[in-house]
Amino acid sequence: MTIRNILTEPNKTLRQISRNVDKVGKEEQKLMNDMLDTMYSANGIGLAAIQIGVPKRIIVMDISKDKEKKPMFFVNPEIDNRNKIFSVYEEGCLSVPNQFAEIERPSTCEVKYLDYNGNKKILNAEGLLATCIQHEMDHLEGILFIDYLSKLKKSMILKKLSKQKNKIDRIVV
Ligand code: GNR
Ligand code: NI
Repeated sequence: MTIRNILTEPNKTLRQISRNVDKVGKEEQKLMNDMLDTMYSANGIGLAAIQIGVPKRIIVMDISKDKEKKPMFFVNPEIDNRNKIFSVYEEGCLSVPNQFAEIERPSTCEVKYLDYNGNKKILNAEGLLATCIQHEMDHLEGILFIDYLSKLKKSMILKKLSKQKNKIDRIVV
C-alpha cells in the first residue's frame, strides 16, 4: 500500500496509449492497491494506471458517497452498447487539478472487464458510474476531458494549470 505521485497536465506520459494486461497477477494486484490508496488520498472517485505513470489498462473507482468504501477494479475494460442519449456532468480530473467543466457522454453503457481476481465481468453502468468509467477509459487512450472543450476553453485551463505549476515551483525553489 503506497501512495504514488499523480501526473498532471501538461505531461507526455498522460498522452500515451495503455497496453492490455496479459494476466491479473500479484504485480497487477499490488498496482491496483497502490492506485486505490492514491485515489482515496487525493479524494478522487476514479484513477487510471497511466495517471501514476504506468501504461497498463487498469482502472480503480469508488463512487460511493457514504463512509463505507466500495472499491471497483477494472482490467482490460471494453465498452459496448453506448446509449444514443447523452447526459451532462460537471467533470474534474486529478491530472487537471482544480479545473471543472460540463462534459456530455452517453448516459449508459455496458462494460466488459476482468476484476481484481482476473474473472470476466459485465457491468451495466448509468449515471455517475457511466460517466466515470468513460472518463477513466479515455485515460487509457491518452484522452483528457479538456480535449472535448473548445480551443478557447481548453487553452484557458492549460494557462491556469501552468500558473499553478509555476507557483509550486517557486515554493520548492
Ligand atoms: O475524482 C474525479 N471526479 C470525477 C468527477 C466527474 C467525472 C469524472 C471524475 S474522475 C475524477 C478522478 C480522475 O481524474 N480520474 O481519472
Ligand atoms: Ni481523470
